[in-house]
Amino acid sequence: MTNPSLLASVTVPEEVVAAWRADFPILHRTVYGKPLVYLDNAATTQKPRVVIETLQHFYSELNSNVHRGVYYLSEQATELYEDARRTVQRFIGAASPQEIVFVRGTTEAINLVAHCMARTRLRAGLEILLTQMEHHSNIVPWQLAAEQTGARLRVIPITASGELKLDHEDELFTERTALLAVVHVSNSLGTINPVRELIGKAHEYGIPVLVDGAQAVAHLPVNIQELDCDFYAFSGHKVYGPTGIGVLYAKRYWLEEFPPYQGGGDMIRSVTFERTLYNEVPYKFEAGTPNIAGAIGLKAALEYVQSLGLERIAAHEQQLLAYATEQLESIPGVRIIGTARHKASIVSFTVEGIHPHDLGTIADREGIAIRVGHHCTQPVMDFFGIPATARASFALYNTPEEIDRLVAAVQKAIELFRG
Ligand code: 7TS
Repeated sequence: MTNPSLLASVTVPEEVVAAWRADFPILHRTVYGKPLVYLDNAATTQKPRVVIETLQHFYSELNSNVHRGVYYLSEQATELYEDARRTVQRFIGAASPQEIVFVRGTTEAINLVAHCMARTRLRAGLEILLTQMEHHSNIVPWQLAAEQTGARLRVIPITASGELKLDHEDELFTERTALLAVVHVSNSLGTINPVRELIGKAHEYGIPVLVDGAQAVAHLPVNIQELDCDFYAFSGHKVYGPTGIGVLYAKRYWLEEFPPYQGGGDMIRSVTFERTLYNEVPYKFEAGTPNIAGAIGLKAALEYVQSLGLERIAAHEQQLLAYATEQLESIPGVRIIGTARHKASIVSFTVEGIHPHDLGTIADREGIAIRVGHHCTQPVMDFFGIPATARASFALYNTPEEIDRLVAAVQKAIELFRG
């Protein structure tokens, strides 16, 4: 977990960040004649050269299907694909590679769990406990599961600073609670939730916990065995890897209990029209040809992050967060949405009298990419009584100079709109 006192003691020198930046080809391009300032890392991160080259190498030299061929290329591809699974296992500190299921991304990982929970555990009279700061992809799959089974959703509220309101914790967990599904780091508020404590508490009541780690794994060290969660979901593309590949971690126990999510090739041991025997875990959950290149690209991305060191990345991003917060807050009319004590490098804000979309467009013309909208967290927007925010989210390659350019763009927007 992020330890603020530890982070404060680490400073990443400018030249180190400059070397990190040099690993990302896209950062050298211009937009509207201005150097690109990419501050939409919560949506997706840019890719280091090593990931791009890994994909190119796979398709140029090794392309073939996995788990099927007896020939050289297929054996190589299978070895790399399974090696990627072991890399993921080590990266998140899982007990076994069999607990790592490759999926399309966080969204598919959560849908898989919701679907299987609906088939095995959920029923009328039971509750699925969520929080008000969930991404839509950790809400809608549970609504679908609830519709199907008669279970109900229950929501942990948030406070004005964007933290979970846990003062009536004992009322939250009851014998009716079938599962807690909680976001590790909020994508619209930046809040780092106390997931370890929540998991401990839920487990006291025998309640399984799913953690949506989409915004966590690139920004803080995550250790699954320390957390002891039942499920953990994340997307490769938010941790410098390719799109279309993601991870569902699940305790082996659950993968054994759950029925398959999809049927098809690779997930079976034998098929007759009368009866199909399923493959062992995790293959039972990987029907059809997987995203082989994606998994191998993800392995390259995770190794890249590890080579830089997540502690150093986190320390650098915390400094960017502090600087951006201070600079933006000092502009009259700017309101930061999400002021939790523990935050990852995400700053959501509004500017009085300017719609976030106009702000986004003005920033864009300056070559600055920020996200504007509800960020797929409409319940968060409803809580704050706003339709949208502008959001800057930082990654390992961002710099204080880029924050200065964002601040200048916000000031320019204010001048334009207020005359
Ligand atoms: N959960 C959280 C917390 C997220 O931030 C996102 C994507 C998802 C789940 C879904 O991930 P996917 O890879 O399956 O799409 N968040 C964002 C965002 O903040 N802006 O664009 C996508």
